[in-house]
Amino acid sequence: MRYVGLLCLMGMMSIGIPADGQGFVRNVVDFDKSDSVGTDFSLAVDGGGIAHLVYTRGDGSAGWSLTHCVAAAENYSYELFPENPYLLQKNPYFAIASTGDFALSLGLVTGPSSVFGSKADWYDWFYSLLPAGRVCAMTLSGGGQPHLLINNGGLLYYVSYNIQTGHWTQELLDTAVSPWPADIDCADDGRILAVYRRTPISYVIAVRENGGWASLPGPAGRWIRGSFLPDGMIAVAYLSQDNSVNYAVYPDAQIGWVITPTGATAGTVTALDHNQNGVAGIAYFKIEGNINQLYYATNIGGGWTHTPVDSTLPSPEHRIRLAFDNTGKPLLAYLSPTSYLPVLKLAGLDLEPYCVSDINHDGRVDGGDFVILSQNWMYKIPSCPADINRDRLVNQEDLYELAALWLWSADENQAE
Ligand SMILES: [Ca+2]
Ligand SMILES: [Ca+2]
Repeated sequence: MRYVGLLCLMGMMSIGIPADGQGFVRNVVDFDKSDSVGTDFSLAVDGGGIAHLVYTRGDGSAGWSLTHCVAAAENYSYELFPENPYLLQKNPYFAIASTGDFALSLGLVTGPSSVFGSKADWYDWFYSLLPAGRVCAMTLSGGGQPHLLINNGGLLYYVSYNIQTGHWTQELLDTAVSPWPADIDCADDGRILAVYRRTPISYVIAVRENGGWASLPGPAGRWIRGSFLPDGMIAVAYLSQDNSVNYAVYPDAQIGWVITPTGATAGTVTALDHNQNGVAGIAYFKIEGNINQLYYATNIGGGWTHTPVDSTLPSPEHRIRLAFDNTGKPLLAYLSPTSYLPVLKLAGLDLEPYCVSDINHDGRVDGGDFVILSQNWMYKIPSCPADINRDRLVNQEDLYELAALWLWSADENQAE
């Protein structure tokens, strides 16, 4: 689109990424009447740079279903989670290994445990039951081996899969741990990084090396998120005592933490990740009055830039997912309220504008989409474009979703 081209040009003319207020395209991936879309979701990018979002949605009657949405360049294709023996799921964590293998962990609504699924394709998952507790972080190491943190009543376990025995192994990592989401990451040399919050509030940055865990003397701060750099150095983003957003790396024990203030003050830090070149990206909330603004900070060429992503957000404590595509550009998935209901959004710097209710993909939700809905009324075929809520029937539920986002436009979506 010409508008996107203009934004890209303006971004290139300034500092390599778009100036404040421009650049991030915010796409409406999904929402539903039962208000469950986006309460649990996970984001991963495959080797081709395509974003995959896994999230729960209400089906209007029986409770939850799980949807897998592939955010491709042309359109957002989707699949309902395949049939499996565990019907009620929540809290999905999703990861894609460099080998192309998918991994998914799902909490069971009916019990204290989670299941783990893995497969190279979306269908025919191999499932196994995880040790009891709630998964609060998951990642895959280079060969596709899963590593998880599981919180069982305040006891935090590091859980991995032993290929020799074919069993899950668990190590008690800490006690009195908060249910707050944690971070886990793997380095190429086999070290594991875990960042989590204890109760009463304190944060732990722990590293597993040579079979044992050691915690680092963390920088004094809150909302700590952690990740390895591609070269294996440990990095964190956090809020310091004076609420400034800081980034810090830990070369070794002798040097200790090397702290870089980003120049912003904020209410929370919600995500940290690095692209393949080691460029850091930080997602944080800035709270001004009653408005929570989501910002993206990055450091290219020695200086931090801060770009607003969205200014309509429900809660600074809400889950944000940050990942990089294969060209090193950031993608952020988050829940955001419209004037009707919360919607699940995916924001990126050069995404094609998309809204789930824009049936004819012309950048606007209006009469043109209503005509297509009418023409397909009561159709019961899979993959009908007018089946907005993806239940394989075109009916009043889809009309509701069309009406709820009536007059959405791609142009408004791109600039505040
Ligand atoms: Ca349209
Ligand atoms: Ca439908």
